[in-house]
Amino acid sequence: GTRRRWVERRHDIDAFTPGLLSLYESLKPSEEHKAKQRQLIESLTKSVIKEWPNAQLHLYGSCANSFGTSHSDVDVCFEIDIASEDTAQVVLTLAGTLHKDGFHNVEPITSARVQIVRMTDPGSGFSCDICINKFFAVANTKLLKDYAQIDERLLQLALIVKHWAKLRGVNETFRGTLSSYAYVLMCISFLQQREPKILPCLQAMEPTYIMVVDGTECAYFDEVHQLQDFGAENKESIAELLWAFFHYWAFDHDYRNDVISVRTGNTISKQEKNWTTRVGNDRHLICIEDPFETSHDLGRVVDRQTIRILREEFERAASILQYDDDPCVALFEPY
Ligand code: 3AT
Ligand code: MG
Repeated sequence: GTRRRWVERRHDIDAFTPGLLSLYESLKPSEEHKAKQRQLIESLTKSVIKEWPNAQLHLYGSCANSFGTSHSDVDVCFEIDIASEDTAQVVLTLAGTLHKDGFHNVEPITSARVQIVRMTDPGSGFSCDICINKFFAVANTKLLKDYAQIDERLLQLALIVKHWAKLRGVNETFRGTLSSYAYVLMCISFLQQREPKILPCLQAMEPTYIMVVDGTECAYFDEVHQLQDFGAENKESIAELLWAFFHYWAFDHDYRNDVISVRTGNTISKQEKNWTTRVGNDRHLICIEDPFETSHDLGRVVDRQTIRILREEFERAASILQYDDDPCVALFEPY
């Protein structure tokens, strides 16, 4: 259920904007970091091309969606013309090749939902996940990147929220909390619903980009250079937005009935999605609709215990931003 609580925003909240902006600047990856990433991708390509001369490499996740920090890993998707049932074999072969070519800690993971090779680049120390033919990830990476170009407050909010989530221990899907991808969608959805709006709903506009993945059309308006002024009427600062983001998730979100949906730019009802009852391990305690794989709830990893932890963390953050003298310290205190 929800505990709707209307709190008047503290009058001096904007005093924390400079501190938050300098934190944001420090989180953005440096030029040196990006150069090392390019080097890693080059040596990886060389290694793979020997075995699969027609392979194509796509970057996805935070190294390509612009929501990366200096702590982000490198996510790579190989496009190889193989039948999907051969993926496990390719993952094993690829792991062998990378090991031979001197990459460290090479580990084929064929038991998980998404089969990958995980390894470390000895040059940069970066850890790198390689998947095969996961085109939804390539499509949603482009969507996030396009949203990021509309209003810089999205990048500011999302990098700060990701940083908070990592330090507070609520960015670990294997422990039942949310992925970085889920947090970015929460930020986009939130900015789509500000009054006046800070972000449009690109999937509700005339599509200029269409990619078909496994028979599903991923379509949206991607000429975002035309939307540079979209959020200009809204003057909220990053401190005000961060305050409002945590207040929304602490007190205003209707956990019992609502699903947040970047696809529609609104919340929609669990009823409409048939996400009202538990099916298998999917409990739908916090519902975040994937923009393209719409039957996919990114909150499905959350269980009875971790929903409590998440909501306590949202409330903690909201109350620190409301009452603390130096919120930037307490907010990011490691748990
Ligand atoms: P970090 O900076 O690495 O924490 P990230 O954006 O790379 O953040 P993840 O490592 O969680 O985020 O995920 C990598 C990409 O994989 C992001 C997204 O394109 C895709 N992805 C992750 N989880 C899902 C999912 N449940 N459904 C579809 N795509 C997903
Ligand atoms: Mg990543």
